[in-house]
Amino acid sequence: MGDTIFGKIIRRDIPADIVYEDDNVLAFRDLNPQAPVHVLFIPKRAIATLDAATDADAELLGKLMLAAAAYARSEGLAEQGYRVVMNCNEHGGQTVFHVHLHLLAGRRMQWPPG
Ligand code: DGP
Repeated sequence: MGDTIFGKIIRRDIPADIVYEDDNVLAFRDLNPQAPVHVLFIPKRAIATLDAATDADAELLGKLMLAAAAYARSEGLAEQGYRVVMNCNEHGGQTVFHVHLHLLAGRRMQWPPG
């Protein structure tokens, strides 16, 4: 896949407000927050979309999800609750083609989403 703005963040070519990092996952605050807490969790090994993921990506995607949950717990967000979202392709609203989980917290979320 081609490089994206998130690849540049992983390489520290452009700045980001990084809140969590391990061998597989990087998390940083969204530039355009949609909630008081809006953090993006991305795998360091890029996958363009959820649709492009294969069985070989199962462990990495699981780690992404668990990293978001652990972060929410560590920030005291879990008891009140939060939302995780992964947008896929045009109708899903995906704009950056490097798989990412949005962690949204700090306000009550609406359902259904717009
Ligand atoms: P999505 O629409 O699901 O592909 O979400 C992409 C998100 O990425 C969007 O909420 C805005 C955020 N974003 C785009 N460019 C940058 C950037 O350069 N830095 C940061 N921190 N966030 C970005």
